[in-house]
Amino acid sequence: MFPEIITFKQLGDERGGLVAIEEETSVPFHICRIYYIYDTKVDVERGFHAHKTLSQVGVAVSGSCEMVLNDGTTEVCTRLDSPTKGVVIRPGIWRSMRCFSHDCVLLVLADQPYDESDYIRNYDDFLSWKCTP
Ligand code: T46
Repeated sequence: MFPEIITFKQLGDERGGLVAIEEETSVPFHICRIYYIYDTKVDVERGFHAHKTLSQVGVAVSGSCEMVLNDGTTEVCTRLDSPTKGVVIRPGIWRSMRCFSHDCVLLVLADQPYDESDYIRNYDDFLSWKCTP
C-alpha cells in the first residue's frame, strides 16, 4: 500500500492526549534520529529530494501539512493533520512538504543518522537512480 499510513494509539484521557511511539512496533524500524520542522511559513514548500537508504515516519504532532510522495511512477498527497497519524517514507521515494499551518510541528523519526550522501536532490537523477538495476 502506497502511502503507508500508521495510526498510533491514542492513550489520552480527560486530562489530554498522549501518544507513545516505540521502535520496531509502532514504527517499522529502529529509531536512530528524531528531528522536527516547525515555524514554517504557509507558502513554503520544502523537501524535494529522495533518500537512497533512509526510512522515516512523519507525524504532524501539532497543526497540519501535506506530504507529497512520488515513487517515480505514482504521486500521492497525504494530509498530516493528527498526532495519531503517521506516514512511512521508504527509501527511493521523492518527497515534498507543503501547506504548513502556522502551528505545524512535523516530527520525523529516522532509522539512520544524518548523511548528506544519502540524499538525491535532483529529480532527473532520482528517476535515473530508480532505473538503475
Ligand atoms: C526529509 C524531509 C521530510 C541536518 O544537519 N541534520 C538533520 O538531521 C536534518 C534533517 C537536516 N540537517 C540540515 C541539512 C540542511 O542544511 O538541515 C538543513 C535543512 O535540511 P533539508 O533542507 O534537507 O530539510 P527538508 O525539510 O527539505 O528535508 C527534511 C530532511 O532533511 C529529509 O531527510 O526526508 O525533511
